Amino acid sequence: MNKKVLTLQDISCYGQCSITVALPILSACGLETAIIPSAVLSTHTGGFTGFTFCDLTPEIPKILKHWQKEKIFFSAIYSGYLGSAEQMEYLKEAYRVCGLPDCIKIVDPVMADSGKFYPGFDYAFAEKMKDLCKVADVILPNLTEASILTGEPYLTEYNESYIKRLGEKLLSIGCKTVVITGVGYTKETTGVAVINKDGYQYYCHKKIHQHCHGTGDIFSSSFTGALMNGKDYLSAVKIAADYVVKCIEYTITDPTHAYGVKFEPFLPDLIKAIKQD
Ligand code: PXL
Repeated sequence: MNKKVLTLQDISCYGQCSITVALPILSACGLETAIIPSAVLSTHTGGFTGFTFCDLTPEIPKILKHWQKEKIFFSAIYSGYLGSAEQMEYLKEAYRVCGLPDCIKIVDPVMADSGKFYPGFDYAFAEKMKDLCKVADVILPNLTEASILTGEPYLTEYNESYIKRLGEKLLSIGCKTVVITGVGYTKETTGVAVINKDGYQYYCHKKIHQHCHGTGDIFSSSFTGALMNGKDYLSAVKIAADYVVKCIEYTITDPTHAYGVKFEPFLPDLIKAIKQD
C-alpha cells in the first residue's frame, strides 16, 4: 500500500512557501498527499506588505470529523507554519483521529529565523510550540527556533558543544529526533545536525551567503519525502540539504526572484537522489 502523508500548514497563494512547496515536493516523492490548510494568505509575510489573511481554524475540526467518519488514515503527519495554539490542539487531534498506529509526526516549528521571530510570533506562541514538540517524532527547527525553544542564547559563532546542548535540551522536551538546520562551524560552510538516542550526527555543506525565503519549507518537505521513502535520518538530511543548495544556487542568479526559491527545476534531481540506494 502506498504511503499517505497529511500536511497541515497555510496556503500562501503566492511566494513559494508552505503548501505550494510541500504538495508538489511530496507528490514528486511519490507520496499521496492530503492537506489541511490552516489559513489562506495572498502572499507569505516575509517581505510583502498588505497581504490578506483568512483564518481557516474553524474548518479544521469539521475536516477531521468527516475524515474520521470516512476512516481516512495517514502514515505521516507533517506540520509547518501554524498560526495559533488552537491550531496546534487540532493538529494533536489529527494525530489521534487520522494517524495510523505507527504514524510519524513531523513538526517544523516555524516561527523565527536569523535571530528574530517572524511577524505575529512571540514567546507565548513558542511555549505552545514546545508543547507540540513534546509529542513529535521528529522536529526540524532552524538554529533560531532551537534557541527560542530551549531558552539558550542565539549565537552566530559557536562550537559543537553548544549544538549538542541545544539538541539534548530539545530531546528533553519529549520529541524523539531533533534535526537542527543552519548549523555552521566555519565561515564558508553550514549544515544540519541530527540528534537522538543514537547520538549526534552532522552533515556539512556549502554556505550560500544570501538569505532566501521558503528554504525551510523546501528542506522539511524534501526531508519528509526522503524519510517516507525509507531513508534513514542522516540520508534524508543529505538529500534535502543538497536539494535546497541546488535550488538556492540557481535562484540567486536571478536578482528579480527575491521572494522565494526556484525549487521546481530540480524536482527530477530530488527524485533521482531518493531512488538511489
Ligand atoms: O516559510 C514559512 C512561512 C510559511 N507561511 C507563511 C510565512 C512563512 C514565513 O514567513 O509568512 C505565511
